[in-house]
Amino acid sequence: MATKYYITTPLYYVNAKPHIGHAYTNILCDTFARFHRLKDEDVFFMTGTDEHGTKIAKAAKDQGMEPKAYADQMIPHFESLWKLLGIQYDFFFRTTSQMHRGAVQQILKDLEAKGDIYKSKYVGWYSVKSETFYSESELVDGKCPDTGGEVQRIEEENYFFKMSKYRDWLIDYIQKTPGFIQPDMRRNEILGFLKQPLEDLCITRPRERLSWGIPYPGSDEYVIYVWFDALVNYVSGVGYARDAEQFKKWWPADVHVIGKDILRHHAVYWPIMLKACGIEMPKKILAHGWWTLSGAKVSKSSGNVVDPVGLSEKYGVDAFRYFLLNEVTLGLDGAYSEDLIRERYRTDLANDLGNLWFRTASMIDRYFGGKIPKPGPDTGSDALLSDAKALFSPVREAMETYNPRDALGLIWKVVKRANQYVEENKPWQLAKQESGKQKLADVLFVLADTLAHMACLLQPFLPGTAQKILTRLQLKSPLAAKSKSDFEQMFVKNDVSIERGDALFPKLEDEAA
Ligand code: ME8
Repeated sequence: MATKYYITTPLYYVNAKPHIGHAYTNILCDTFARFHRLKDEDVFFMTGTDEHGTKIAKAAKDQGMEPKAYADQMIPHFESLWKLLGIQYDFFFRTTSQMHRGAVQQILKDLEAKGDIYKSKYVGWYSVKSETFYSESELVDGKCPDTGGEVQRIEEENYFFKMSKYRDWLIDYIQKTPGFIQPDMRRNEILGFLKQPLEDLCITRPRERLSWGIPYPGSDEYVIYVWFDALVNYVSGVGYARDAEQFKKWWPADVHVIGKDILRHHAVYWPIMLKACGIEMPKKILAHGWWTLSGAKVSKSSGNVVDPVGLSEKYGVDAFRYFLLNEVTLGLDGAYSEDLIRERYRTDLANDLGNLWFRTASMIDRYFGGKIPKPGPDTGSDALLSDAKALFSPVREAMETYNPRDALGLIWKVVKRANQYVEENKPWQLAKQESGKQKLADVLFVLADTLAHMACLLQPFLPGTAQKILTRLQLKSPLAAKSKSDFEQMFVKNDVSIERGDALFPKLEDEAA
């Protein structure tokens, strides 16, 4: 039976259109999902939207709409962006779906039966921006510590979940499970947070103040707190309390990819909710950093959004994907600027990869009538091709440890090396001498096969470009190399006619002479 791989994104609030930050998370997940599909694993990739709570109720009200109707008309913005960016998800989850409501209510009933829920007065502060409760001591200058936004003082009867009871268990679990929270700095942040006493979680809102939520089971007076509802998606999306067989197949999730802004919800609330219900832990919580603009987090509520649609249309989806995946090490923040995208486009993409394709295909056209030449017996031990073939294990290792930037760095070393190889071997001079004919054939065969190997590795990152290279070389696409020895085979075949095609990364319109 094929190994399964279940990967999730956060569920995004529908109060505004998605921006570069949301695009980043989904591009990361899509890259990992594609990588695992190419390994022939059974992949389930889930993304979706978070549609309840004060923030959405308010956004709908501002538009003079009912919350559900408001959410419905926001969905196409997400779906169309994911389509544009080539995000191949398997399921789009909405927290307003009927199947989800059942799972959330079931979890609450289970917790009640376990004695982990009680009713009490809540006194504290609530931030609508982050939809999170804070104690007085957590506020920073009287504002929300996570978003800097306004907080409201709340004093009301509510239901509580006994999180405090599980604090010691969680500390122990995190300490004993390396890699549960990645990167380490985020793991340390959570362990630091858990040094303080852990407060119980207020999990309801009185209906008279907020009616837009999942009803609390057996009560007309309360709706469930939006985060408690939303986190449950990760199990309800794969059949919890609905389809035992599906749930058994996919759970535990292999990775929940999130931004560092929602680390506490995922690394404290969620594991404790699961533990209390007797459900297995997800294998990993992977928190990436923030894209910033002029030093501030790109955020819809700050209004400094960077539009992924415009950038993808201007530079191409693959260039946008490449920029996001390559610019920062996963986990760290990245300062966004369009100049940086342009720089990457001109150098890595157009000059290195695009040029390598163009010169190789042009020379095969010119010297061999567009057919891949027959290599001599020594081609198999060629140093460039050996470097290319040696990438299988390190690229795999980088991807399995969630370091897409390292994987791209390794691939680009060989792409650059291949361009040097052209300079060193000077095919144009070989073509002038009769004695250079075989060497010329060898060099062009090696370049074509190196490109095929690079395209094979690049499929998860730059799906469109990789597919172009593979189909132009008359190879099948997708091209899966399941093992090291598969990858060490020659991919291209001599005598096959290739198609040079247009430039992979054409000169930018505003730079064309
Ligand atoms: O928090 N840089 O939804 P949300 C990088 N509904 N990533 C960013 C980013 C930035 N500047 N801004 C946003 C919620 N993101 C909840 C989640 S999950 C059960 C519920 C990405 O719409 C990043 O993944 O505010 C971050 O965690 C997420 O969007 C927050 O999306």
